[in-house]
Amino acid sequence: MTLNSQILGQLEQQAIELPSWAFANSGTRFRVFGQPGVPRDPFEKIADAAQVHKVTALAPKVALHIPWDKVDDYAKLRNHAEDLGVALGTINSNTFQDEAYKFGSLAHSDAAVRQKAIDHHFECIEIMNETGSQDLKIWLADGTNYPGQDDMRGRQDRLTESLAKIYERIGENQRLVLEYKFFEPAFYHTDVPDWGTSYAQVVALGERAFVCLDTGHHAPGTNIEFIVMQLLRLGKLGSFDFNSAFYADDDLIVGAADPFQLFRILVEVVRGGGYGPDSGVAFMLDQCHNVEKKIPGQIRSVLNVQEMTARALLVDRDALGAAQQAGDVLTANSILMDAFYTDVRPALAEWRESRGLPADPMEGYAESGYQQKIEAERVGGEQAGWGA
Ligand code: PSV
Ligand code: MN
Ligand code: MN
Repeated sequence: MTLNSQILGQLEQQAIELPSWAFANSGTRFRVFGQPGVPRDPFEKIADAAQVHKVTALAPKVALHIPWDKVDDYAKLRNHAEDLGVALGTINSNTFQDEAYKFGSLAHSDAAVRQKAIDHHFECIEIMNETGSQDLKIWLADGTNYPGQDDMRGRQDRLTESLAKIYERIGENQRLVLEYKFFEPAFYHTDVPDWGTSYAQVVALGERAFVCLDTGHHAPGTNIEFIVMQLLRLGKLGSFDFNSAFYADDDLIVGAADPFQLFRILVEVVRGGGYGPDSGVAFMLDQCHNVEKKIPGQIRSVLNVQEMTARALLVDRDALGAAQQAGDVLTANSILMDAFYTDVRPALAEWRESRGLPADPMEGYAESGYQQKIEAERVGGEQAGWGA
C-alpha cells in the first residue's frame, strides 16, 4: 500500500489549529511544573505556534482563549501572526474562572450572572471581528454536584435562551460551536454533557451553529467514531478538539493513548465527507503538555494526526464496500486493518523533503536552535490559565 499522488494531494490540504494555551505552563490540580522559555504573552504564544507550522506545514492557525489571550490591539496580534505565516483561529470563551460563575454561567438561575456570561460572549464576537476568526467555541463548566442542588430542566431552558442571544450576534460568516463534556468540574450533572444535548441546542439555534467533539470528553469505552459518523450524517459536526485519554479529560498528545481509536475516528471523518478545507469540519488540538516540552509536543501531535489521516485515506473503499455488501466479515475487517498497520512514516518523510520541509520535523525543530533561544531570552513565562 502506498501513498499515491491523490492521497498526497489530500494530505497537502490538511490544516490543524493549535491551541494557544498549549504553549504556556500548565499542570494538574496538584502542581504546575514551570518550564524555561515558555511564552510571556499572547504574541510569544503565536511565535511558538508558528514554529510548529514552519517545520510541518500542518498548523496554519492558532486558537485563542479569552481572557487568557486578551490584548489591547487585536489587529496588531493578527498582523504579528500573519507576519509569522499563521492566522488567528477559533475564539474560545471562558465562563469558568470567575467567582460569579460558582453555580454556572449561561444556565445560572440568576439573570444577572447569565447576562454577564452573555456579555462575555459578545466581547468574544467583537474580538472575532478583529481577528478574522470564523468560530466562537463555547465550552461550559455549568452543572451541579448534588442531586436536588438545582432544577436540571430549568437550567436547560435558560441555557437555550442564553445561547439564542449569543447566536443572534454571530455574523454571516461566523459560526457558534458548542462543546460537550460528560463531567468535570461538575460531578453530578453537567448542562451540556453529551453530543445529543449539544446537537439539540445547536439545531434550535440555526444553521450556523454546530457541535464540537473533544475526543477526551467521553466515558471510557464510548464508541466515539459512531458519534462522528452520526454528527457528520446530520451535518452538525463543526469541529474537533483532538487529544487522547487513558481515563477522562487527560488532554494528552493526540494518538498517544490509543492510536487505533484515532484511526477509527479519521476513517469515519473521511467516509462522512468531514475531511478537507470545504468540509466545514475544523481540526483543532486541545492539549496540555505538563511534563514534556510544549513546542515538540505540538509537533508530535500534528504529525500523529497526519500519519493517521494518511492511513485512513489508504483504506480501499471499493473493496471494503464489496466485502461489506457480501457479508464477508473477515475480509472487511482485514481491509481496514491493512490500512491501519501500514507504516506511512517513510513515505511521509520522503514527501516532506520533496516539499522543502525537514524529513523529521521533530529533528528539524531540535536543530533549529529556537528552543535554546527562547530558554535564554524569556524569563518569567506565563501559566496557561488553568493553574492561574
Ligand atoms: C475543559 O474541559 C476544556 O479542556 C475544554 O475541552 C475546552 O475546550 C478547553 O478546556 C478550553 O476551554
Ligand atoms: Mn476541548
Ligand atoms: Mn477538556
